Amino acid sequence: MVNESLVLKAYEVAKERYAAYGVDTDKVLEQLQNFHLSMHCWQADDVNGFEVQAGDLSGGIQSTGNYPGKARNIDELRADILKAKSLIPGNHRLNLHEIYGDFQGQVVDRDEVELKHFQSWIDWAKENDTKLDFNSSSFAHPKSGSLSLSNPDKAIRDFWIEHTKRCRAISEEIGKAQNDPCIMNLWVHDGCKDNSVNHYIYREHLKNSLDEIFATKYDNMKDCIEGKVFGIGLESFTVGSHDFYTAYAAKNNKMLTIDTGHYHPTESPADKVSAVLQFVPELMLHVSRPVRWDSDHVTLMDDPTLELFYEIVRAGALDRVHYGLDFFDGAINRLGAYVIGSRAAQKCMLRALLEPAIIRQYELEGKGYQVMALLEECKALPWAAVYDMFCLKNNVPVADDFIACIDAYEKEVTSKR
Ligand code: RNT
Ligand code: ZN
Repeated sequence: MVNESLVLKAYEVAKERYAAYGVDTDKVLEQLQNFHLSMHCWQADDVNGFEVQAGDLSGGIQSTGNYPGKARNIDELRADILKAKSLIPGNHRLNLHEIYGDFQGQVVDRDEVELKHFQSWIDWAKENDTKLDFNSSSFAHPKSGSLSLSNPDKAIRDFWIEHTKRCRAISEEIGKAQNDPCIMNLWVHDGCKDNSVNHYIYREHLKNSLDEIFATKYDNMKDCIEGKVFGIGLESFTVGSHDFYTAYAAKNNKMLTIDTGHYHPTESPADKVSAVLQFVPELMLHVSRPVRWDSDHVTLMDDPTLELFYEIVRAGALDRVHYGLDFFDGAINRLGAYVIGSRAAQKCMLRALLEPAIIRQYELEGKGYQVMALLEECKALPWAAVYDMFCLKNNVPVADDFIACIDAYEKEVTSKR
């Protein structure tokens, strides 16, 4: 167990070190308290959901690994999420997919979903002081195929338009109930496995479907749209590419979702922040970790993720970004994955908040090597002492003390599933 007085002592030293650079760590701790992740419900069960008629995961995404103990029903999933939340400092939102409705053993097709299927989630969220976000679900369904909202077959298109409209209406009610906008993400897997020649037509369909879906204006939900470079089994062409959605979002004043796994391997998602925020109102993040492809590995405090959060803070865009997570690793203890990934995203944000403003000033003054020197120093300033203090203040295990809690939960709960 990490000794509490050691955490306090280290924090005092860190506070002084940062103060020398004009950074007020107490203020940063407050900022971090107001930083809310939107935890994705789908890490707990490998994107299965609770549809009675659920088939295998398809639609360009895949979860790998067979670690025992995944949540098999809504009660187990809720218990796992609450356990994860108890090990992550701060208060965080929960991001639901439509397939996680409380269907009560009934077959409810995607074009039949209603608010009542999410009422128990709304009640649960209220009881647990958690705000909800939402996602329409186009994947893993007999009508998914490789094209949904962009399908040339009008009947299929209409099916998914109806689904997505219903999801927006549900999001609106969630937003009303929680007195805070519910953010609904729209990602469809549409694409082609092999060389194809009707790209213009598919994209025209997608555009028209979106226009129809977004025709209803709501006050308590916000839409965000997520592009992608390719999906598994849909490697050759993606209808909803980054360009497509960036243009759509800019033209229609929609939020854009940046999923860190959805770009070419050497392309920087972080560099998009200051570019697209000139033209779109807000951003949603899907923080993930691509390893060679959009593999959705657990988020770590690695360079690309750090860079992403630095870019947000440097752009002064803290309140224009929403912080969703989107990894799903079934190869390790899923609770461990939640806790490590969430804490890693927080640490990235913390380090960005701790960056001395003087560096930006130096750059404007043309002080090149001084900028470089400070950026180097920042890497080793005692930010970890500030994070430990944050955990202590929030009454959650400091440092790797959470391992014992997860192991105990595994022994008592998940291993018995
Ligand atoms: C898929 C997208 C999408 C999904 C979730 C489950 O490539 O990233 O956001 O991961 O909606
Ligand atoms: Zn995503």
